[in-house]
Amino acid sequence: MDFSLSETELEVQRAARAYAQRVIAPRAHELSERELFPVAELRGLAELGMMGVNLPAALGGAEAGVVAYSLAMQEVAAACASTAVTMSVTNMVGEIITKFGTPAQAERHVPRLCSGEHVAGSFALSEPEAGSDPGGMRTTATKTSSGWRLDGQKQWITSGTHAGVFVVWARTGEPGTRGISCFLVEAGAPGLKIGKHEDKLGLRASSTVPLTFDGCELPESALFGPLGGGFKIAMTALDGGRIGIASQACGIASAALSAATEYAKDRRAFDRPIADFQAIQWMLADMRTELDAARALTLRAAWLKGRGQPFSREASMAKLFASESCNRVCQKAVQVLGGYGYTREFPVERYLRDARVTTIYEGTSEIQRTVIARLILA
Ligand code: COS
Repeated sequence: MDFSLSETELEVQRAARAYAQRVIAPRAHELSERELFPVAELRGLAELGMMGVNLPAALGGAEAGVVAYSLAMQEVAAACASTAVTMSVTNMVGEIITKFGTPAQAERHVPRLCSGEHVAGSFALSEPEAGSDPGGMRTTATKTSSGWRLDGQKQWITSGTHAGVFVVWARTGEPGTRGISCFLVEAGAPGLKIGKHEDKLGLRASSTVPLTFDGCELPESALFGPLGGGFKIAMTALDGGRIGIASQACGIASAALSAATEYAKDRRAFDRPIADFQAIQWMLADMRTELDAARALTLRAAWLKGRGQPFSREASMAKLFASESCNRVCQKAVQVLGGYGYTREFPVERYLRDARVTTIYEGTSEIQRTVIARLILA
């Protein structure tokens, strides 16, 4: 068994770490406090190839593989989890357009996503009453003489205010998962309304909005993938997306561990650094052990995906463990910092708030357990 990283993977990790620490980390607090969408930071990441890490060079991607993508996500998330979620969803959108789109669809959108011309891409699956059960969606796509008309609502759409392209799922046929198709909708499409952004606990520099499609007219060419085949595209995309969120959780946990370690060495009580106390040492030891286990699960899922092997169960296990353990690690980091950890003066309260959503989006922990159990029992 070989745990070493390739030269390309190391290079991507180094480039992501350098940019994240030099440019993104110093602004993360302000971005979060003022709820500023990190446009300049995302464009900078695009210039480094981070918006298409696993995409072909012919379409503007870095073609560096899935492990490299996970490593880059971890570095960006350690600096700013809001920037990282935008990066994750944009990479996911680029990947599914590359995988399921026609050559014309891929050539139109993927280079723009990779270059930062589209500062983000959005994934519009969830609805106000269909999150864990996307097969229950109500948005409809009706055939017209010139193409398609979309009507309905989507909810929790990451980067919706800034996306250049949206992948949108809608019902074109029978109830259930087989009557769903997928469409590419460009920003500014007539009949697409972007709602008010959500006032969230964490990830305050990422935009999360509802979308309304009110007689949104689309050309014939907007249909993406086979008619009635949309649900499987969504499931395939989410398998990969879960590696992105697991990586994000690892990044947040690693930042929390670093902050707690630094503080424990500096802060003195009873005439010695608090790092001398076993109570603190055991917390740091548990945090590091959980983080390494989360990274191992995440990189295994990324490695399998990169080799073209089945990885649904491993991606769900990585997402489940990395997100749950990230929350435990961030809770402990706040505990190590005591009262200071509870204030905006130190970043650990932001890490804790940003960590919270990782057990919810791209499939709750309960959904991950369902996926894992089904694949064990299959
Ligand atoms: N990859 C490819 N195809 C898949 C798949 C996967 N990972 N998982 C399921 N499918 C296919 C199935 O094979 C089935 O195909 P057929 O129609 O040919 O039989 C079809 O999709 C329907 O699958 P299933 O019957 O298992 O669908 P369910 O409605 O029971 O849903 C879960 C399964 C719960 C796994 C799914 O709804 C899910 O992942 N929900 C969470 C969604 C989510 O993450 N939401 C957050 C959105 S991002 S904020």
